[in-house]
Amino acid sequence: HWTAEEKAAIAAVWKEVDVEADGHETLARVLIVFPWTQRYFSSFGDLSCATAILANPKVKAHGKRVLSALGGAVKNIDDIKHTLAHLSEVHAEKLHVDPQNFKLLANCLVIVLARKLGARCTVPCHAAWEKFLAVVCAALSKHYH
Ligand code: ZNH
Repeated sequence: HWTAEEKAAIAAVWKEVDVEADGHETLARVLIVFPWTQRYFSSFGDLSCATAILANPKVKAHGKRVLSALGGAVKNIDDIKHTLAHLSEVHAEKLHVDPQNFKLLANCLVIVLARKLGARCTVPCHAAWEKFLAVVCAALSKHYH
């Protein structure tokens, strides 16, 4: 269900992604912009303000882990459901993360990418990424229903 243009846009943007820096910024934005998401990360230490969140090494490490997992979905774009099946189970059964939160993270990632790409974030590129992230969110939410 992907056009050649969509696949090309997703792969081209992914080549520019820095899983560490962009993962850190994405997760930090989620925690700062949507502060109720902090409840899942009580083991991460100080998340008391934006400065603390941005300086927190666990936030940095976890952002990298999340974007690395997303890289797996980019590489297996024709089989995202299977690729993320285990992670869906972990988030549903073990972590009890409300699947609405996946969409918040997707929104923050789009903002991080758009800022980074600037004018290269064309409408078709934006559309391909929204579609890709919607498929990722659906795959991660699969185990919940
Ligand atoms: Zn998550 C974990 C991915 C989203 C919360 N995650 C995790 C991991 C991974 C991930 C890979 C690891 C696992 C294991 O170890 O087994 N995520 C992911 C992705 C996404 C996500 C890909 C999207 C896209 N998460 C999310 C959200 C949230 C979360 C949104 C909330 C808000 N996670 C989480 C938690 C955890 C995880 C809490 C655990 C952490 C620790 O370390 O403890």
